[in-house]
Amino acid sequence: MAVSTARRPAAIGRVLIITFLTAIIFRCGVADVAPGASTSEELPHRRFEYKYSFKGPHLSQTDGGIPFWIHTGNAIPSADQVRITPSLRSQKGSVWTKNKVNFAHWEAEVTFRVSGRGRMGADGLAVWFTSEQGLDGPVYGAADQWNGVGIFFDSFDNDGKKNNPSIVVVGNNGKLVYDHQNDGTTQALGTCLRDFRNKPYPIRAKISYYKRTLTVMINNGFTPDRDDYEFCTKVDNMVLPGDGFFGISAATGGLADDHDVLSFLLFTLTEPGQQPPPPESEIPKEEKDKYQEEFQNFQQELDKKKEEFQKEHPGVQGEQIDDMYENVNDREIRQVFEGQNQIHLEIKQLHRQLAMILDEQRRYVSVITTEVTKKGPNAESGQVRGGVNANRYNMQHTVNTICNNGASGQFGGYFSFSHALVIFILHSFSRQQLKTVESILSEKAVKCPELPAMPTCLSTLHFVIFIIVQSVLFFCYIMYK
Ligand SMILES: [Ca+2]
Ligand SMILES: [Ca+2]
Repeated sequence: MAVSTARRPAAIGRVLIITFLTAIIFRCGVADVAPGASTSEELPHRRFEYKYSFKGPHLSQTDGGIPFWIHTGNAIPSADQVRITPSLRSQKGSVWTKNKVNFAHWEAEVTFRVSGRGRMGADGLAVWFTSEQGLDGPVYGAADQWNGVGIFFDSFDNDGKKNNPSIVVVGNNGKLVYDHQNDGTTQALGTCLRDFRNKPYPIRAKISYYKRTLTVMINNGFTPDRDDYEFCTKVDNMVLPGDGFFGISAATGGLADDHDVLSFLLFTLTEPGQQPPPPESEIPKEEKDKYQEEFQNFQQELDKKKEEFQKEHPGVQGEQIDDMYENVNDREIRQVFEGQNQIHLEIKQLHRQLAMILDEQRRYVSVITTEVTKKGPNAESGQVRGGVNANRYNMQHTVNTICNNGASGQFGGYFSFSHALVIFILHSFSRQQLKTVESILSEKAVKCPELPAMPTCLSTLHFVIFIIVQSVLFFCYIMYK
């Protein structure tokens, strides 16, 4: 009997681990599907538009400008980002595409950081598609009464409803004056609450306008995974101007954050089966010559620096210098391996804990069986019941502690998945153990009185949900570490 009792929890453990992994895989699978796109619906074709995009590592030119973009106010372009506003009081800045965009369907991916030392920041950052460039104004550093749409990342809670930082979509036909005092909530077409300030990784916003539906997806900056987007909001039947400018603006107030944009990538979307719009004609000769000259200057400077380095370090070969630096792919692979290693260690620890419990349980069942065989029905029922009740009391006490901590939100540091799993298995053991004892007692025609019911706060369904939530938190924790 001891062998069969030991096998069953091991099977439960295996099933739970498989469930846990399946839940994660399922979640990842769901996250990859775009909103509003059913699995049967074909995804639109995407084409990158370099003339309406910018990104590092050579984002700005030597004259301080951004190719194909203009910047105004306090915006400072540098090699790997554009600081739309520095964290100083009452700053305003913006960047806008030089030329109008006339794509029917598009998708913009904006990567940015909003960081400041205060618990609260201000004012926020806005991503625009408007018929005119809003070079200066009171709406996050851009012009009011715009014609188009603004997606606002509003840090400061002007209306005091404790619902900021939030993301708000406001459409305008050129007549509406932005309701700053109410954080635009009276005019919002869509909104979601997300804390985008001071995150370990950059925030990513994917804004798509496809078949008159504007969708905003957010990567919350907790993981380095670039594709880990979650749904924020969607606006159906949205009519935007046929052509317009893309822009990003930001402003600070009495409180101030750094608003840094790392990249803005624009893609045209084409419905499946339709021809994509023809690529735009070549850039003007004047601009082409300018970029060519820029490239040559950069190349000459690089060669000169290489030569200087060779003179200063004659023993070091050129190829070895490259090997000294970790490139982006190597870094990502290293991070993946480190993450896997951590998971492997956690699973090993879990395995060790399970083995210890199994061993203890085996001993316990064997002691009970021996005692029951030795003693008479009266003595055994009292003693065994006492032992089981004491054990059950301990289980209940542990489960109650967890329930109470969970209810009051006092898990303290990190309540690990392995602990939760161990408690669940203990719970199962308790039941199994009672059944074993009851069957022994019933053979000798002794009936135990009804035992107190287990706490109802931890049903199996709740616990499975709890495991999934814990696993996601655990992954976030590992990736963050
Ligand atoms: Ca606000
Ligand atoms: Ca508010």
